[in-house]
Amino acid sequence: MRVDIISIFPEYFAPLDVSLMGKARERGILDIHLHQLRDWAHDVHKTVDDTPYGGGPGMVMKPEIWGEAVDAVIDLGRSAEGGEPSGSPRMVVPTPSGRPFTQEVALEYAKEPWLLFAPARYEGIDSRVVAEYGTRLRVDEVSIGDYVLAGGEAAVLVMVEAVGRLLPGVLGNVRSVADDSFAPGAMANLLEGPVYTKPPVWRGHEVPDVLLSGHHGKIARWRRDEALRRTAANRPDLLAGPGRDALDARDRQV
Ligand code: 6GU
Repeated sequence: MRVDIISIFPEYFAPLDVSLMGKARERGILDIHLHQLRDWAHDVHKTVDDTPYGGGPGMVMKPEIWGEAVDAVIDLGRSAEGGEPSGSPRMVVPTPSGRPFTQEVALEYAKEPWLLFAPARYEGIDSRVVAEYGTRLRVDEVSIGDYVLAGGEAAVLVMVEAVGRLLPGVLGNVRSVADDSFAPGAMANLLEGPVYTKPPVWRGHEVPDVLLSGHHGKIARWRRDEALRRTAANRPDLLAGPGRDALDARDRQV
């Protein structure tokens, strides 16, 4: 997958060199290209923002700079060595006003050959940029949660990691994706339960006996019950919605 990120803080993305994402990049599974938005600024001060029409606090990012940057980055991607990817990227604009970024969206993005992230600072990007590219590309405005960040960069880090770990060959154990909290399947809508490793007793706390029993059926049932309990305690909303249909007769007693 090719990922382009245009930002006034490309150095913000240094963590993508580390750990799982770093390995995925080394192996060529994730091909990340960072771009400094100010490279497309017009004046000596490299200005990228201006005051908002209609008044109000803060500054708005200028449409011309973003337009030239996005056009250039798309051209770069299309002429990249290997000819891949061809076509157009899926453009992702992080904003607290966007639709929620969920595991479902991460799975959707993981199927794309090319993503282009446009994180903003200040009060956001002039809205005509999304309008313009919406006529040429698939453009999503997405939010990673109900809180406000100082800029979209941290949201891009979150999304690249959520998508990157889903790419084939990135996780050693493919089953760990299937068992994720929020993954579709038998455990859909349930949070993952508690996990344990050696020693069997630590500071007086014992590992639950069932996990040492070797009885796979009982272990699976116990894990599901714990997942249900944790979901009821931490995210009752997940059990109230349509996901309730996925619960079996034993689940309803937990
Ligand atoms: Cl995507 N951007 C910003 N600036 N704040 C956010 C967000 C995104 N998602 C939640 N809060």
